Amino acid sequence: MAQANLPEPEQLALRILRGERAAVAGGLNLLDNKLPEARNRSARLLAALSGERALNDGHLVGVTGPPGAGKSSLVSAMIREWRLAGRTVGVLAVDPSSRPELGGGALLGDRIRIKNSSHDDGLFIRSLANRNQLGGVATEVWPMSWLMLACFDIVVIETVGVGQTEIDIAEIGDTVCYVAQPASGDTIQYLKSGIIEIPDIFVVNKSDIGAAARKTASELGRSAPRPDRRDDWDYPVCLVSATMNTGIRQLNEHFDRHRKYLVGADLLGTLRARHQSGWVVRLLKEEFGTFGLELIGGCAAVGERLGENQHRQFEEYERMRKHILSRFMSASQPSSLTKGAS
Ligand SMILES: Nc1nc2c(ncn2[C@@H]2O[C@H](COP(=O)(O)OP(=O)(O)O)[C@@H](O)[C@H]2O)c(=O)[nH]1
Ligand SMILES: [Mg+2]
Repeated sequence: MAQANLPEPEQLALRILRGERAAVAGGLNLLDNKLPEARNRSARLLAALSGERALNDGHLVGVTGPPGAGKSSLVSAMIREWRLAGRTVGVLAVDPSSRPELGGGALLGDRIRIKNSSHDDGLFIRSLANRNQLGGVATEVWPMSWLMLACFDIVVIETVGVGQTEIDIAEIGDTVCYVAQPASGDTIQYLKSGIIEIPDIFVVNKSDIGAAARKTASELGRSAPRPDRRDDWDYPVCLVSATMNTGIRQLNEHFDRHRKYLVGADLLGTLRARHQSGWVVRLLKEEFGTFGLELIGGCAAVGERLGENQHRQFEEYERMRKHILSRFMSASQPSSLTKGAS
């Protein structure tokens, strides 16, 4: 893409905040563009979308689980309920198992019987098939979810969580939902051995198949550990059927309840700020490597700086990028990150 064609970030941010679809699509494309000037503008865009809102508004929901558990079908069913309730939804489908001929987004759109996403202004789906790095979520997914959070009530990220690999989704979502396959003992094994993070909500989909689904749900209910760190949350296990549309409204109520719980316990802002710091460090590492991070004092200094600027993490990100770049240019000695350095 020629530089002349790149959008002006501040203008684009205003249009994204108004929920203009074309602007959302343009913003996501910009974030996906790896050319230096595009990265520069991406940082400006994210800074313009940042602020208090970023720590308080919207609901970032992660849906994960093994391939074939019915995540896409479930997300479609959840969207149907949310849209009926008048809530706007953005989806990032990071699912390599989605049928390639349709693409994850198209597949989801296809399954939503109400309206095709391209004809519903309150629904935006972006497929990021194959962005699920082995055991992780590609770094661009996080800024993309951030962008969508600026203009949709609910942002869903669908990823494939494959047991033994780390589930990064827990480092993005306000609320993480794990969709288990009925009659598969894997989830319970992973849980017991601590391989998977404890999700906030468990779902056993395909309740229409009967006993096997009920058995898995009751086993999960018994084996889900209760960590101390959030002992006021009850870690519900939901038995639903995406295809029969049963239990979906109740599931969505659990999502709302979990968000209310986070707000009530004063955890939402803290959680988001922590997630953001983690991703800023990841983004800086991806672009400049550990050496680049060392140039501004290393991980700890970066984390501290971000912690002091929780409402302006992307401005800080941009400043740190520029700082590293200038240090690369001047090829001078490493120095520690000082306040106000840019
Ligand atoms: N019986 C039944 N099958 C389902 C249900 N939800 C999804 N499926 C089927 O499970 C398969 C995988 O669904 P999909 O949503 O693509 O799963 P994903 O890979 O986790 O996203 C498909 O064949 C779906 O039709 C359900 O509630 N009941
Ligand atoms: Mg899927």
